[in-house]
Amino acid sequence: MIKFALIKLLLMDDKIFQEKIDKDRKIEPKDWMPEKYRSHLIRQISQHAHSEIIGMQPEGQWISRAPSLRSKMILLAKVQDEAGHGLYLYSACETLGISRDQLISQLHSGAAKYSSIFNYPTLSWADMGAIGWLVDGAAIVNQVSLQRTSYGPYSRGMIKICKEESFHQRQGYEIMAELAKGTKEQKDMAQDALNRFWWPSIMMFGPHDADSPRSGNAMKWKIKRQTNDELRQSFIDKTVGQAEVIGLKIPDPDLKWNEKRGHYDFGEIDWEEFWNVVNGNGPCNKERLDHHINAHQEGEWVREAARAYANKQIKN
Ligand code: FAQ
Repeated sequence: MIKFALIKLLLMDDKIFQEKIDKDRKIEPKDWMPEKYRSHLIRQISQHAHSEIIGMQPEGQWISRAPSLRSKMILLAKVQDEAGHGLYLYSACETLGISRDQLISQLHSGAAKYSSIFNYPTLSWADMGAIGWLVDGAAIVNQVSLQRTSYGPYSRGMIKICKEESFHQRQGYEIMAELAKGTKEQKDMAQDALNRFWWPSIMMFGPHDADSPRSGNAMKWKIKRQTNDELRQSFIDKTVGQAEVIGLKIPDPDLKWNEKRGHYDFGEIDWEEFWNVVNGNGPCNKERLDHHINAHQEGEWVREAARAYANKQIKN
């Protein structure tokens, strides 16, 4: 009897929750939410946070090799912004009842993922341009949509993050534009970076909708407001013209404007490469994770000192 009453109550809660979502009301940390909604958010937000933090590595490697003081300052500021984004996102995730330590240990054990794009190497200065232009460009398309996500703290975090990402996109495009109008070697370097980063950038949006197991619940609960394919298409439509303006060629022979659809058609993505990278076998997966694990271990004394200081403050 009690069991039935409890099930009935839970179903009622579920119904009220979905009605709230359907009315576009935000869900806040202390509101009732289904356990699956909570765990879905912890997975997505934590993976997003890990991406921001691991994403500092490919660009961080070029801070000491930037070609001018101006470009060094800008890159330094950008990488620092990504750290900030990671911190907002970890904080948003902690409001769902999981600790920072648990989140980091999920990253280190491989239980939590981070974006596939950060497992590719950065081989030249032009890669800083390609990352800002394409990777931040793709991230903005995804994150502008996430500003309207149903979970309040995630949505508010996205608003601040998007403001900074649009600056990042422009700094990357500026690097590419400068190289593209430079010497032949510089233009070739920019084209080579575009060739290497184009396909991994469009993979960032995840598998096609038909192969995306998480999309059903994500759309129902308005965690995602647009599907993987819709966002990928929007990114491609925006970016093709930008490449044309600076005289670079997108490395896709099947890329063609489709008058009827009002969108660009594009070639087939190499999903085998995508899943290989997602499953830990990309060119830099091991290097990225090892670097994070080492930095985390080396930072233990800082966390210990911060805890001791906080405890002392509480006692006083
Ligand atoms: N990489 O069913 P779906 C940035 C996984 S931020 C790795 O479609 P979902 C800023 C997915 O987790 C970039 N794994 O999943 C920056 C799932 O596995 P799971 C990060 C991927 O969640 C710039 C499985 O495949 N942005 O770049 C990827 O509905 C420069 C099935 O996929 C975000 O995280 C992938 N690309 O859709 C920083 C945005 N795609 O978890 C530094 C928030 C899919 O079940 C420098 N996240 N998977 O084991 C999202 O919008 C979504 O989570 C998607 C995936 C779209 C990434």
